[in-house]
Amino acid sequence: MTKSALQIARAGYVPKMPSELRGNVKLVEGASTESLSDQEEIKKLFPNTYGLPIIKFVQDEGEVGISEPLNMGVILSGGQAPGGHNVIAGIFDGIKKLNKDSKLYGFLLGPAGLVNHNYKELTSEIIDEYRNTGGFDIIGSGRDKLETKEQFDKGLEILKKLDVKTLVIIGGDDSNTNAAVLAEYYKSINAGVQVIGCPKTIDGDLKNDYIETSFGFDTACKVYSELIGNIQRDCNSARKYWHFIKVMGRSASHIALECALQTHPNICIVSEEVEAKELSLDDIIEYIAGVIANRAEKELNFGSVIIPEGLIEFIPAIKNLISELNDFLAHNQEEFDLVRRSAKREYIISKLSPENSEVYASLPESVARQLTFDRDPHGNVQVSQIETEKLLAEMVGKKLKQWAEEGKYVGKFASITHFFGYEGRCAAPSNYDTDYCYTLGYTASMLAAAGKTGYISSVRNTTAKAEEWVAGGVPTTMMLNLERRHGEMKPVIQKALVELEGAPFLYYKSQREKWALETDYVYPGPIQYFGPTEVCDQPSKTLQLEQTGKIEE
Ligand code: FBP
Repeated sequence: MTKSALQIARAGYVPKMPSELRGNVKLVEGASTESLSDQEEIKKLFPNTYGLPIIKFVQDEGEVGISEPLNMGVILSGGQAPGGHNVIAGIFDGIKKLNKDSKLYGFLLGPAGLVNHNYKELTSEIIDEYRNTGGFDIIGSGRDKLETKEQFDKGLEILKKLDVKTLVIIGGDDSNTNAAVLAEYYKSINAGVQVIGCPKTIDGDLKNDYIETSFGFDTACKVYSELIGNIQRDCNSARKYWHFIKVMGRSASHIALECALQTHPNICIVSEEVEAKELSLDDIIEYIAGVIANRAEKELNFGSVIIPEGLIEFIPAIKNLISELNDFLAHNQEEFDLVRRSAKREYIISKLSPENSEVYASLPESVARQLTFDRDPHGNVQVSQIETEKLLAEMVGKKLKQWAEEGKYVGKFASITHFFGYEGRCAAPSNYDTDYCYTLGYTASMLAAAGKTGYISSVRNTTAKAEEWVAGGVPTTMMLNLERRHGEMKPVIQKALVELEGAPFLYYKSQREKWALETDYVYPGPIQYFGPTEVCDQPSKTLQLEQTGKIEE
């Protein structure tokens, strides 16, 4: 494999780690815990793993080591996120340090690898090839769900055959929920296999008081912010385009907000605010057009708009439409597939309730079509395929034209649209993600050695220097609540949306009028891997505001 100069130099990077993990460790257990809500029901569903204490590791005297080898298995689940390879490297180094004969097995292409017994042993040669690199290609990832008893039993067969004592599932909220169910099941049948989760997703929506951030968020946001900064510099130079930039984030707007904090765009839409204020699509169009008109008065006929990928599902009228469409297509997909392409729009209009039919008919042709595309395995619309950025640019253009005719707007409007998602998901991890992920993986191996199951590996205090980070485990049941899924109440990890009273949003809110009218763009530039710590090691602005209440400039 030909390697870039950066890859070669980066291979030698030694991740920074908490000093408490350097030598031998012992665990300190806190008090027993409760689930987020619905305690009685969740306790019944998880009789063996409910109420476990929060754990932290501290340094202990003596040599690191265990007498028996500790074999572990690992799965990468869901969308790629920078740093996954380092979680695996951390696990590998951890078990080898505990006993040099330990083995690590990677299940291929996501949870399906476990069920189909598709795996490979991750040797030191393989691990060394992937240290500090982006991507999930070491073993691949997949979106299959691990949720039935048959799958669990099938998985157990291979885990037993390989003498794997602990399985690590690296995933987002759904995958970690499934990991908790699997941990409970294996414990209930005394399978002798522990299950540990690791918080992954660029979306940043797997976090709470004990999980400061999901890995990958930091790097992905830095990559998108570099690109947004470059676009803003171009737009401030040419002074003739409005750029509508959609950024990934299936549901929550954390990525959009973080990119706004890093680049100071003229507009950033936050889906959670749209929902809370019950804004209609027209309200959003009017808001954007209003900012454009105000800037035009100052002859600033250019600007930037950041749009979160999930926006469409947070606009109440469209949310209702999608929900009826989901139901309708779930029952009538075959019939819908048979309708001629040119007649599909009219077919849907004729089948929906009058209210939703009207909303559907008002959407541009392309977006209406995208709303009927195949659902993901969870039955959701694949929002990354809906071109919200084009929808908004087109509708804002129409609104401005109307205002111009009414004499309310004088200016020039030309738009360019962008979508940033895949550009960042496999980027070379920032120092933050490189260190954070390695520590998460290493911690997972310590949890395994301590005989723990039903935990998510956690690393806290990460706005401080890595030496001061606190490593441990949080019982997954603690993060559960009951939510309606496919018509049934299910225990799930609550998705962390942008909090409108949280420090990151409040900071944005305090600045947005200024950023809208003035041209206060920030150009973050590319991620730096070598150089002064204030350039290379800064955590995301979101994390800084959440943890310390202020931003390091
Ligand atoms: P995860 O939650 O699985 O980490 O995935 C996040 C994400 O990158 C979203 O931002 C995006 O909507 C989605 O994956 C796209 O996934 P896919 O490429 O599988 O359609």
